[in-house]
Amino acid sequence: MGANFSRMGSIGALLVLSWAVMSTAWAAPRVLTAGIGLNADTPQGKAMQRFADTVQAKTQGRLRIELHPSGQLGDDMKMVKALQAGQQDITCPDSSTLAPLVKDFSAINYPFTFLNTADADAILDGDWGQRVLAKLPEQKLVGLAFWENGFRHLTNSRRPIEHLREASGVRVRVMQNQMLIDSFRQMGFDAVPMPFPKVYDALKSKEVDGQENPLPTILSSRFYEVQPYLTLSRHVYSAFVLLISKQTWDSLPPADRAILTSAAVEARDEQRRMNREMTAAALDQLKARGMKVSNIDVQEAESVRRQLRDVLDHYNRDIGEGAVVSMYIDLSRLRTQGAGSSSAVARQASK
Ligand code: KDG
Repeated sequence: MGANFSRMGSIGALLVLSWAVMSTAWAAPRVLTAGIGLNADTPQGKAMQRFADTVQAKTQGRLRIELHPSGQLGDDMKMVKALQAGQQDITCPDSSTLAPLVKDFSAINYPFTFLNTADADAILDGDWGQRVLAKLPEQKLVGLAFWENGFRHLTNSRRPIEHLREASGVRVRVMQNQMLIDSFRQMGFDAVPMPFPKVYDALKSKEVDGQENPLPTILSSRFYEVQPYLTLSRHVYSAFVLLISKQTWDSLPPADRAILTSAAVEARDEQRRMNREMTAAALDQLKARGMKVSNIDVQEAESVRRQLRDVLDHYNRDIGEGAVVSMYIDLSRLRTQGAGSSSAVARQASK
C-alpha cells in the first residue's frame, strides 16, 4: 500500500513539474511597442530591428519588440509623450526633441560644434552625454544609448545656395527645437518648425522652400524628388536617443534591463557604422537622382558661429554655463589630443 502511495506521489510531482515547465515554455511573450520616424530600410530602422532581434534572443523570447517605422505611431514629440504616459514602450527621436524636457540636449545640435563623428561619439558616450541621459528618468524616460542621425545638410527648391548668408527669405523647415529655430532665423532663414512626417508634402506643395537633414534621410525620404538643390553645409551634428518608457523599465526584472542596455549599445555601434557607410554612398546617389550640389567653405562655418554668438550665449545661460562649458572643455581637450584644437571651440571654452 505504502509503495503505491509513494509511486502515485512521485507521478503527481512529475506531472506538476512538467506542467510548470511547459507553462513557462509556452508563456506568451511580453510585447513592447517601438515607433520611429524614419523608414525600416534606414540605419535607424535596421538597427532598431537588430536591437529587437537581440533582445528577443537573449530573453529566450520572453520579450518581443514590435517595430512601427515611418512615423506610423506619430512624430518624435508625440511618441516621446506616449512613452512618458506609458502608452508606448520604445522610440528613438532626434535629441533636439528632448530639449523641452532636459535643456542640455540642445547643446548637441549647436551649429558647427562637432567637427567629426569621433568627437561626437566621445562626448555623447563619455561623461557629458551620460550625465545628460541621467536626467531623463525624472521625465519618465530612460535613455539607453545615443545613436547617430548625422551631420545635417541643407536642401531647397529655389536656387543653389553657395553661402548661408544668401539664405535671406528662404523658408526652411526645421525641427521643433527653439534653439534651432532661433539659430536659423539669425542666419537669415525664414525658419518653419514642423514635425518630420509632414516635411515631404510641405516641400512638394512649396509650403516651405527647403529643409535640412543628414544625407541618408534626404535619400531614404526621397526629398531629392522635390528638392533640386543640395548645399553640403554640415551645419549641425544630430544624434538619436534610444528611449524606453520609465513605466516599462520599472516593470522589468534587472536581468531584462541589463539585456536591453547591452543590446542598445551593440545596436548603436552597428547603427553608426551603417549610417556612416550610407552617408559615404548617398552623395553620388543624390547626384544621380538630379540634385545640384554646392559646398560651403570652412571659413564660413567660423563666421556663422560668430553670427550666432548671442543666440548660443542665451542658450548657454539657459542650460547653465557649467553644463555646456564642460562639453566644450571635453571637446577642446579631445582636439588638443587629436588634430589640434578648433579656434571657435577653444574660444567658447575660454568664456
Ligand atoms: O525618428 C527620427 C526622425 O523623426 C528624425 O529623422 C528626426 O532628423 C529628424 C527631423 O528632421 O525631424
